[in-house]
Amino acid sequence: MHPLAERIQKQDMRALARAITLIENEDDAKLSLMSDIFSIQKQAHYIGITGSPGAGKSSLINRLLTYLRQQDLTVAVIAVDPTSPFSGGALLGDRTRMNQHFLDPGIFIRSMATRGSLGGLARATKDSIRVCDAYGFDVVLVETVGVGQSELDIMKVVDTTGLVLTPNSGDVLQIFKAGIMEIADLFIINKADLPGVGKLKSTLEEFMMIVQPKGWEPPIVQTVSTESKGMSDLWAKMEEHQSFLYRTDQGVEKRKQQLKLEVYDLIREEIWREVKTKIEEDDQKLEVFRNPDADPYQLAHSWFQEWMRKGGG
Ligand SMILES: Nc1nc2c(ncn2[C@@H]2O[C@H](COP(=O)(O)OP(=O)(O)OP(=O)(O)O)[C@@H](O)[C@H]2O)c(=O)[nH]1
Ligand SMILES: [Mg+2]
Repeated sequence: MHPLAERIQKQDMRALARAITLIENEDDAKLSLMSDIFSIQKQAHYIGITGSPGAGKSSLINRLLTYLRQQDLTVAVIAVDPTSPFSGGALLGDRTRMNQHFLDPGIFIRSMATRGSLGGLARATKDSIRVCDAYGFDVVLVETVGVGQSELDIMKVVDTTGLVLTPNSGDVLQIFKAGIMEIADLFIINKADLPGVGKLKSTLEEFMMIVQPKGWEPPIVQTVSTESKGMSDLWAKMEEHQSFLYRTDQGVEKRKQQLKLEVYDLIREEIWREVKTKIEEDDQKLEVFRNPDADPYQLAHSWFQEWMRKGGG
């Protein structure tokens, strides 16, 4: 077994942090590590928290953390910052907000910021979730700002997705357009201390009348993160959703889908790595990039065909 995997299994937190760094750097050693990690995965509840910037995701996670620790549950938090290491702002905010938890051994907090190539950030986040699971956390919480494909990708591996909305912000329309409403297993109306809760609630109810979810109907939960209000209700609904998944075919179906997507993802990654290496080895071919009129479709197609003809090697 990979030495890091072995140490993670023994709940060595430094090994956990090292493993995630390895994953972020897309180190080649990652592949053997991840295979071992898969074999020691446990039964953590994977929860995604998504929503517009400033909706209160970090505040919510912070309060939920406190609540879960009171229930004697151990928790890993992965905060995804798609805006690269340069922004820093959100990250710093999260740090201070979550600071109080840093000394608790039942908690692990990590921000992901990957320069990443194809699907880099999503891949790294998904792998990190697995690593936290292998370590043995009861709950893995993932915070992402609900924009972009890579975040939708991340949400495909979690069991329960909570979508954080705020009254009077107009973010529902944005989120609806981005196709994010559909992935919510739970609507969380945060900042419920502000006016407009009733209106937002009826908008969500109208939405559900239109889409008519089968089996699981996403409940609407109200929270005030700044006052720790609504945490036990929120957790109850999250647990309810998890037991729904275990109880019904939908859970099995979801896991099958997740496995399939994961395999597709990895195939795509592997092919890309191979093709890219081949292209970059061939200086002559790269010359075509000097021609501003080159047809990218044609080039991509012919390079791929050639790679296939050579038996993919
Ligand atoms: N009134 C009110 N303000 C809140 C509540 N929850 C969070 N806030 C405030 O909203 C602001 C943004 O909170 P964050 O937790 O950083 O939001 P976020 O969604 O994590 O933001 P990003 O990570 O930047 O996308 C902060 O100033 C919080 O104090 C709430 O329930 N009520
Ligand atoms: Mg945040």
